[in-house]
Amino acid sequence: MGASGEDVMRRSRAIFPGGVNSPVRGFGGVGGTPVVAQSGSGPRIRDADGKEYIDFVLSWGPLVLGHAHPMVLDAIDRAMQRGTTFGMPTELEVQLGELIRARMPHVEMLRFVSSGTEATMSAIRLARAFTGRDAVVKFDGCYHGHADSFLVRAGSGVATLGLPNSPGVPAVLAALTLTAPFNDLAATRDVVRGAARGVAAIIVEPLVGNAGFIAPRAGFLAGLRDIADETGALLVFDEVMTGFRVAPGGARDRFGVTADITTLGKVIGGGLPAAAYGGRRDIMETVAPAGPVYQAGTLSGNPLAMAAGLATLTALTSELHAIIERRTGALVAGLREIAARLDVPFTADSAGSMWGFFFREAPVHDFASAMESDMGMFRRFFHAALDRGVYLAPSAFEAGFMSAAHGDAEVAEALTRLDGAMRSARA
Ligand code: KE4
Repeated sequence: MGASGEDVMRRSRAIFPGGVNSPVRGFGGVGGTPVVAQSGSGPRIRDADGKEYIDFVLSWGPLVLGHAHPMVLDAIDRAMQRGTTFGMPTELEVQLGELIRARMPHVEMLRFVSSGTEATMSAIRLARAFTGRDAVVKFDGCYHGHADSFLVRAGSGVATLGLPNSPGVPAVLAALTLTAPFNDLAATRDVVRGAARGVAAIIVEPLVGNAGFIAPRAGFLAGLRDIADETGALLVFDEVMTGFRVAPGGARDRFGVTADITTLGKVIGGGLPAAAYGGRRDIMETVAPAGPVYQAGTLSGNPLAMAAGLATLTALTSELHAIIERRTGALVAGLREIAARLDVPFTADSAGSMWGFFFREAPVHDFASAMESDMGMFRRFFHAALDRGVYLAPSAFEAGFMSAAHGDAEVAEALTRLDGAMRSARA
């Protein structure tokens, strides 16, 4: 057994800002001390003090097969024996690219990068170059990584910590990021049409996972497609989180709307650093060295990450996706039943292997309504769940995830534990 969680966090606070390497891990939204991970296996994690949890965060989405899946570990090991990185073309990156395109045919051409932030940052640069316009439109509460242009009314950690759109972003740049409420087509149309020199891109999480879980209303995404077509803006679906989770082929598969550029991450790296941006060939062919839009990366297409992503997506067949989706629906239905029985104001929803909830009577359709949910109840519920061995996202402005490793037994066990947690938190 290594150092205790308390000892690790004491040392972490001395060397990392806030004791963490990413703000959402810091429990800022729920209080208390972060759980220090020691190991993970299937649906469970074990902390530095030996306590086990059923894990519904799964590293914020990548682990759709669960922790340490044998097929993924084996693929990484086989790739590792041949070397860890080359900075050269490899067949592995081609195989993963071809598999992504087979599942998402609208991604006609793509570029691998190493993080979701790199993918979305590059997508916006590409849209600005392709359209010759500077303004971009994003939605309140959506989070697209930490590139300057996105830290405007953003979700995830920015919302969790109530940061004022992050200092350090030049006002002249922030002014080029326009925002509208998610699910509000009229407001979006006004913002896009009102942009003096036109909008380069409308970027959206087609299903929001960074303001809590917020599904698009019927017609919203199709409406964004129409607005983009009417105004010459490009439509960018940020599928870093929803890709291969809300449906086997992502948002287009689930909602039938095609973006011009799609960004991916998390699942496609199978737990290792990999992300991508891609879409229409005429747009992607303007990316260097084919075209003038520059973007580069030392470890882009890293063979270990490619191997892990390839093993993950290969295992994630439509049949397996349907099984995970069914169990995710059972978890959410069980939570609704518990809340109703305990007379707790509660709304929950799921899509594929993503899910989420708010302590609020009425459904949540945008960031403003998400902000109206009972944060005190969320905090009490989070800690009561943690005490009972269930690891939920330590923020009301995040989504939950499921994996192939979460069987019916884990769902039933989690619901038993969460029943007690909600009873305790209600009091
Ligand atoms: P990364 O740079 O963290 O790989 O991806 C940024 C990103 C882009 N787009 C969407 C829709 C995302 O959800 C993310 C990252 N998600 C957060 C969780 N909400 C990652 C966790 C973290 O920030 O530590």
